[in-house]
Amino acid sequence: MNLQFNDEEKMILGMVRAFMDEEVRPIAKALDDEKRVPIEQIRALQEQGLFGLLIPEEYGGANISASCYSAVIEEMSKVCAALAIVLSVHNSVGAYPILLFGSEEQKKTYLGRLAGDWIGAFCLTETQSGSDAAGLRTKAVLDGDAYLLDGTKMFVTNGTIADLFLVLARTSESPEAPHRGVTAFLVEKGTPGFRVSKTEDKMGLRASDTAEVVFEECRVRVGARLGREGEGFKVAMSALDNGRIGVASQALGIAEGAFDEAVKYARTRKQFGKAIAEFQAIQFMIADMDTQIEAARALIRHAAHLKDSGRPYGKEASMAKLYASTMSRDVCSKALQIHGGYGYVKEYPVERFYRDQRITEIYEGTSEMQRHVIAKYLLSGRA
Ligand code: COS
Repeated sequence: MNLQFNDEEKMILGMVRAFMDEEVRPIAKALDDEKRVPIEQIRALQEQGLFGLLIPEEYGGANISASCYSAVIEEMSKVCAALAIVLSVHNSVGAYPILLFGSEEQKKTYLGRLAGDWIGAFCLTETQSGSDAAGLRTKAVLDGDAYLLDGTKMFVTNGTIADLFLVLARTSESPEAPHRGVTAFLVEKGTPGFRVSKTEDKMGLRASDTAEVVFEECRVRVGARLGREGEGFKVAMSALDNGRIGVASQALGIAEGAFDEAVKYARTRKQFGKAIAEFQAIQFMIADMDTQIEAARALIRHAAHLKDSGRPYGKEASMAKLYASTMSRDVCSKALQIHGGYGYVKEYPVERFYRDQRITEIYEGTSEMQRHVIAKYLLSGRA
């Protein structure tokens, strides 16, 4: 599977694999139990350049292919999906939109920092607007040389640890086409009027922070607007196209982590005088799981390949996310089933994989929204 990667990419993948094995695997359970963000490990990954994966070299990044990026998220998620999402959100919906829509000044100012020791976050969702992203109510009103932002964003991954927030806000009411009144802004941590108001207690990914953030007359200079006024929805949608490759890769990695545990368990667990791996009931489950994993990987690599070739990939990213996240639920469930009662207790990692997988069907667009996107491409003749 490594064949399509160049030497530098192979080196990055090898480094990620070793890091996850040596530095994260031994503490993954404790991080989850204690709901602890692995900040030391995040800093170590930053030092190794992992936070600049999609950033061009001229801004200090590694500029690896989307295929290799996907493989990095996959490798990380096999061990700790919570740490993987910190990196995925930072790279794909934090930094990447600046590359697509940023002015030269914004790129120079922020991409170098994001490839260094800054962490990025993405603020789209609000209490009343999730799937209906264009329904957001956070306001940005022009006031001299700045915009005043007012509103609350929720479910912000990296909310408590991020240095830079990509924020979508409404600059004009346009009842006919609400998405045309949305504008994107870059807000630095510490800007007066910006604060984190709470963090969520989640079912899974407990070692990644998910926060609610509030903007109260938060003054953001005009130069911190990302793209043109009214272009924010496009910024968000193209960020999510990219993000969906990341989430699909995360779902894939979680499934592989659960699968590896299931195979290991099936080989050693004895019932009726022999290893349960010798029973056809278990063998069929294992065969199905591996087939599903390979199918998901092919869809993800296809979407990534399109992106690497500079071709449209939104539909394929949605397909990859839809299939990989659904597949991951099924594979994690079978892995738990193979473990029997031991799968239901926290002693074995499969219980964590099962919980962590669930959000991949929800965030960065629910499975229902992925189907909507896929159908829209097909029916509009754009496919
Ligand atoms: N890239 C760039 N622009 C895009 C785009 C994409 N992938 N998808 C849509 N757009 C643009 C369209 O070109 C259109 O712009 P114009 O009116 O200027 O032509 C605009 O966005 C609206 O597009 P469309 O009519 O296709 O949007 P819909 O309202 O039918 O669908 C969905 C919007 C549902 C797809 C969108 O709201 C969505 O993805 N929702 C899920 C949001 C989400 O993932 N939430 C989780 C938050 S992150 S944890």
